[in-house]
Amino acid sequence: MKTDPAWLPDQAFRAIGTRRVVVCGGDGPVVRTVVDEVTRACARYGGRVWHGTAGSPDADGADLLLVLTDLDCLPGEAAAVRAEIAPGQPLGKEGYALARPAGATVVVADGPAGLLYGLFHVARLGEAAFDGWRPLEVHRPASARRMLDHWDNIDVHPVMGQVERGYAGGSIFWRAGEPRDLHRVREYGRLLAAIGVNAVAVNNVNVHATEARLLTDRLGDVAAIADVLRPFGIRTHLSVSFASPMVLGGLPTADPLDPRVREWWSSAVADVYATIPDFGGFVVKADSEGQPGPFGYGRTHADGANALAAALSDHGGVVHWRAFVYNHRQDWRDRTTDRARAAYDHFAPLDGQFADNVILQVKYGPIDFQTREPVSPVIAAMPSTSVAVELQVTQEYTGQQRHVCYLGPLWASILRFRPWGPDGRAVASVAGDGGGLVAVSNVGDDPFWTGHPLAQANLYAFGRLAWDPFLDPLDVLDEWISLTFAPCPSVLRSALHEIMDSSWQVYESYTAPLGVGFMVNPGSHYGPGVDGYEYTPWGTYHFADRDGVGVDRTRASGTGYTGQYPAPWRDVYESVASCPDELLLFFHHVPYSHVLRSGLPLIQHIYDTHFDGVTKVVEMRRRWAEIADFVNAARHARVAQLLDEQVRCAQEWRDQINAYFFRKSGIPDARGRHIH
Ligand code: BDP
Repeated sequence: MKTDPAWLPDQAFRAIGTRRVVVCGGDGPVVRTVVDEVTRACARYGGRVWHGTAGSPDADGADLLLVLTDLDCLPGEAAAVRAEIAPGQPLGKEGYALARPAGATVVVADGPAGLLYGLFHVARLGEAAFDGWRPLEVHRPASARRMLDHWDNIDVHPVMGQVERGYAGGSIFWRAGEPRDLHRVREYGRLLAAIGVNAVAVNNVNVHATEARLLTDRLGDVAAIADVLRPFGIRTHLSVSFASPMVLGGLPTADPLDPRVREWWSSAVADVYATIPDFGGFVVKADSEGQPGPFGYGRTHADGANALAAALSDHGGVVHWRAFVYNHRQDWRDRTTDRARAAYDHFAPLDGQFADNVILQVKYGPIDFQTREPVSPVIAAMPSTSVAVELQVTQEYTGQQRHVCYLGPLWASILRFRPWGPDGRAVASVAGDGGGLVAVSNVGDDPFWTGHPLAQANLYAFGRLAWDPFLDPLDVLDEWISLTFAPCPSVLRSALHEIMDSSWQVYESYTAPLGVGFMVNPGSHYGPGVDGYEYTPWGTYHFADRDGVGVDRTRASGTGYTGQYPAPWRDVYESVASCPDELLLFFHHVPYSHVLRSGLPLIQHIYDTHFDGVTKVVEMRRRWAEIADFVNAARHARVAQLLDEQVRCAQEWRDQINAYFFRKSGIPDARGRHIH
């Protein structure tokens, strides 16, 4: 029997929809969403809803109370819950308290968004939300900004397609040069609200000519999207070109200190806010990979960011200024230049110079969303700047939504990393107090939303970890499994955990070894390309030769990158003896005979992990085949087909990486396996 019928998100509301629900929540678009959600669920499953703004005898006997505390109606049990919350500790705009003191489950919030998130919490709990007594729990997001950036083009770009690095079909926002049917955008907004995302940028950071116009004559298209996302507590943002004053305004310069340029930005921004009063702000990629920026005018990135920030500040908008700035035309023969150093070298000296409404958006690693990188030293270098950490939900370098690669454990390891050592703050706290968490979205117009149906778990995990970075990523995965495959028999749950729990480590095991990164096909970034970038100007090298492999980033003999970290990491990474093995080749050039902590020589580690990785992917495919009876047929078929591709691609990686290092080193596999 198939226990996974055509699943509808509404199913998560089954438990709520059979009950008597009271929403005492005032009015406004977000509250209306709450009321609509419960009304729909009740209409479908047989419950009843009362919605009002004042106390009412109708509240008596309710099973679920969703209550805004600034109203004078706090029906019975809700008042008791409110009284229990520590005095002087407001729940905040998005926080909520949840309890079940007696017969009713109560959500109390200070603002409409809190009510919405509380409702989705109840939906996640399902029947358990209505079971017996439940102590008071207070939930507040760790970061006020939990944002998804879409690298979507309105038109189909000749090289990058419609969604740059998108693996889930066309854009969710745009089709054939126009905004697409907004019904799907509405469903997307709902999905994002359910995982706590509250900000979205709707176009690519590489801003092409058509997309640049979203700021001016195509602003109406952005407003239409903002209208649809607003009721889900989501603010809309735009990626803009630094050269907009020239490209759109016809000025001869985009110099951020030129009064005409500043005036142009102010007036463009005023128009934006006249059209979209709650507009979030801009995302800017400047002086990076061909995008224009302040360097062209001899100005700093603080000058550049502050010019845009000045235009936005009166309206409550922010500038997400990306720290991904490096020279992509460097000379690969010059070993003293190191792309890993670039962001810190550019930005650390500017700490304290950015306006309050500038958020410096920093990729989690110093290079570029690799499977394994150390945490970017910029995160610890900017105490007087709001820093947002940027993750990549779209799996550009982690299997492109063709491979199963659950990224929750990678992100948890980044967010929990303590740049100042065990007694210092974690990355999550720097982001939480600053600009929050941002990720490149993996959603497109694919029927399964994310291309690979199991890649939905990454989107889910991003939202949940942005809300609470200390959640266990495997618990988050379990939540996703429960909600997605409901009702989920244990045989299905355990198979999914076997397939997904360690899938990031499995992916790592058959791709570039021990933090060395890249070794991918240039351009597409999919599949092995052992020397793909080795002799190019992009700055991503592994330096493999007949004696060894890895990049010497030490202060003693290398690029000096280790010196960008505070203690203790600057010393931990500096020495081969203390550098964690999983990052060894990121920081050091070592001989193939170097013995790892496992006791294996590096070359043998490379051979073994690549053979094991393929074995594990074959096992994943076998497990998936076994659970065919428990999964909707279309979904099962899509994953099965993708697992065939994953097996093929993993074998290709194994064969190329092993053959490459065998030929470089001349050292045979100690276990005598055939290396192609
Ligand atoms: C790289 C992508 C490229 C993006 C760039 C970025 O390959 O498509 O434009 O990141 O983050 O990883 O701006």
